[in-house]
Amino acid sequence: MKILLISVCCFLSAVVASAQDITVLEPIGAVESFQRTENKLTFRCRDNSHVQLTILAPDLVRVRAAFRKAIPAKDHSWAIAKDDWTTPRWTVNESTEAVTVATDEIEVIVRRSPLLIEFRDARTHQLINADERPMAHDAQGKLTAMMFDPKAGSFVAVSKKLGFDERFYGLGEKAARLDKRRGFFVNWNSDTPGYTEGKDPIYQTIPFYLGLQRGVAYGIFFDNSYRSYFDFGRSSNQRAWFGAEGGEVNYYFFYGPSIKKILGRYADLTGHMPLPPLWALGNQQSRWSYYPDTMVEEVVRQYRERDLPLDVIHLDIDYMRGYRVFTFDQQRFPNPKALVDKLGQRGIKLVTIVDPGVKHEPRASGNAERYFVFEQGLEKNYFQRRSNGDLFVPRVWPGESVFVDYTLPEARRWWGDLHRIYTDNGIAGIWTDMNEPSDFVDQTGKNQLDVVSYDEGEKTTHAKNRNTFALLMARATYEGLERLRPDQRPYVITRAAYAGIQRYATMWIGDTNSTWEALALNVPMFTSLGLSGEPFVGSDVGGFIGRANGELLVRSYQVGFLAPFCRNHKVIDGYDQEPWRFGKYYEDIIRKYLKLRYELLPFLYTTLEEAHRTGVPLFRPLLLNYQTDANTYNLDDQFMIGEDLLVAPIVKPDVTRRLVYLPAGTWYDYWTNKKHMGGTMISVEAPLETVPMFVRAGAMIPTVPPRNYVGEKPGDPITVNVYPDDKGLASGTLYEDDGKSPAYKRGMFLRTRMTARREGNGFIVTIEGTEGEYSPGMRALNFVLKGRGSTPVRLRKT
Ligand code: MIG
Repeated sequence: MKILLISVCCFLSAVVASAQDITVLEPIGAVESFQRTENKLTFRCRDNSHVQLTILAPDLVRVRAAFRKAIPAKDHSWAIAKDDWTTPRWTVNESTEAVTVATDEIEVIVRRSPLLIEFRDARTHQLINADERPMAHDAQGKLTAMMFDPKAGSFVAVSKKLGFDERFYGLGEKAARLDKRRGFFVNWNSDTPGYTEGKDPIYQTIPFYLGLQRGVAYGIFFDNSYRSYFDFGRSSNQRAWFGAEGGEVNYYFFYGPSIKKILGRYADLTGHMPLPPLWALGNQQSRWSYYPDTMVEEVVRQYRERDLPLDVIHLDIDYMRGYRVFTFDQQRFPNPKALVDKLGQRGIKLVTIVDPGVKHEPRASGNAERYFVFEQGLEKNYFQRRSNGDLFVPRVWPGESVFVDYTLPEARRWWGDLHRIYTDNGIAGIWTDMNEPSDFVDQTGKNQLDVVSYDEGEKTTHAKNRNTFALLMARATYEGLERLRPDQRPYVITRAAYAGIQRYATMWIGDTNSTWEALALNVPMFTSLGLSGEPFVGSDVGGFIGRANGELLVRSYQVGFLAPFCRNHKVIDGYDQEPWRFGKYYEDIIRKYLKLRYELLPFLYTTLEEAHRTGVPLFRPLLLNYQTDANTYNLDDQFMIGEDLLVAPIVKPDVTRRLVYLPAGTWYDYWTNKKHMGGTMISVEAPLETVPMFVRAGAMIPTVPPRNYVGEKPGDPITVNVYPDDKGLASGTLYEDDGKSPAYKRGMFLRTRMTARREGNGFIVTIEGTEGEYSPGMRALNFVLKGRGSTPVRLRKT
């Protein structure tokens, strides 16, 4: 037994030793002096390093450190959306040991020697987060050999004390469970088809995480786009550290204590998700690839004939002429405009894929057909080049290709304007793929290390720009669509990303497998993305790679039908997976869920608008709503939509019953309206046609009659389902706007607040008030009381 233990220990230490050991780094020097300006406190250290605190809001402080030099004047980030903060009240106090900065909410204590930073609650002085060791850098190149790109710069790291009970959430798109404690993660955007749990990195980089301890939350956004590392207590039970292969120590500290408040601040800092068009919440269908145009029409015909709701069809890469972006294959799609019009009559929108790879096609190469995108980009010098001046020529779908340097403002504008080819044909949205950027020559990025980007005149290399490439491509696309169709909300979908992506694009989690294991990752991944500032998420329903079956497809829809992005998609050589492919039995169940999605549209849209406005996502882990209930901290096989709807999907084969955790309060079984007391686990039947769903008592949920596409029945009544709590009270909100234009940003929306209360034998419903200037036209509001047979309902308008 003893021998076995020892060998296990050896194995563990071997694992740890192979990771970056930040204890070998050189700590920043002790504080020598400091200086206060309007919203900054700048420390000078004995080794001539500098540390700067910027007080942005009572609950938001930025920390920058420059090793052995002054804080650089140049201060730019592609992620940041807001830099005009109104400086809050703050004070400085010094003692021989420390300098303390305090806002109304946070206290930042900077211990002088060694220099250690500590964050406390300004009112209770309770410790929230503290440095485990001073911030450090690799002065002697001790980690250079460990670095992916030894030329990237010098390793920087920040190390925090790991709390015994501390949980970690967020960090964007990781193929991992909800609580990231004891995890070690790398950020380096990578094309990873068929990834399974534990694969890391995958497509996106969102270097933002939440820590939660004793119910109190903080957030850290490490705004550094170099290859970065997050260790939440994997290499030591003493520390949680983060670091990067270059760039600055530059992080933002958010104090809650509520996670919702942190997400709101994070959205203020990195941008609020704009509302996509309402039809983006509609059901979507894709495969690699539908062509020619008659096949697209056939898919739509099937959907309509089978009475299955559908709003969007996606065209994958084969719509193009030899994978040349901004072209249509003349045989397959001779008249895209006519196709769009035809589909439009059936309520269907068309979305096309656009990859970053532009076919490398010089005019001199004797090509019969000229490719204007390559020619224009070359002439304007918008393509990426290596440090020796050569064009960078990766291989992607068109063969030898080039990538645009999206850090150039003129190149972004040009790329955005090229989308006229799509908008002129009535294409409704753009799906940006392969933007890690993927390169068949070498997927790790090694082939791209000497690619130089303009980067605001800094001429930086791939080490800094890889992780922001997709963000800037999405930005170019979004801004292009905004210019081309100013009266319509852009709809962009992306695979890769950096923090701030929510300003420009929605996302899907890439090339999943058609397996139960991959389905089980949906909930932790969607909820983690929601905790990372990306509310509009989804995955290929049924899974992308391999062969699904009826049961897997149904269970997959029972998660996906409530995800903001609900799209069934399939790899080129995979077995077809449209809802009807496995027979009527499964198709009928799928129809039931798609119809339910459309019934819930007013509820989903109201909740999506909340995500836009407050940064609090639609698709939530339970801990977001029940932050002080430790039963939720590790719960990642259930989710909630907004505050009111709790769903416990089945993500295993042959399972028809499961345990469901209901937080404190009363819950209505969505299907039977039977009431349950919460604060406990219950065992629930879940035959294939039923996903366990519960509604929080006290909720009012707006619905519409089923429809087969979003705009099908504009004048339909809205039915508000009322689920009174034990006191006979309920309340809810309905958000409406035109669903298409950006006018909502100027107050053209209508937010209706409703309450219901029991009075005698009946219920009184009150419209408490409305906000906004949008007029939804004539539409009736009905109220239906749930949980009791035929109690009369009275509507009172005030
Ligand atoms: O190398 O465009 O994730 O959705 O069908 C594969 C073809 C490229 C990857 C995307 C997938 C898409 C596929 N693409």
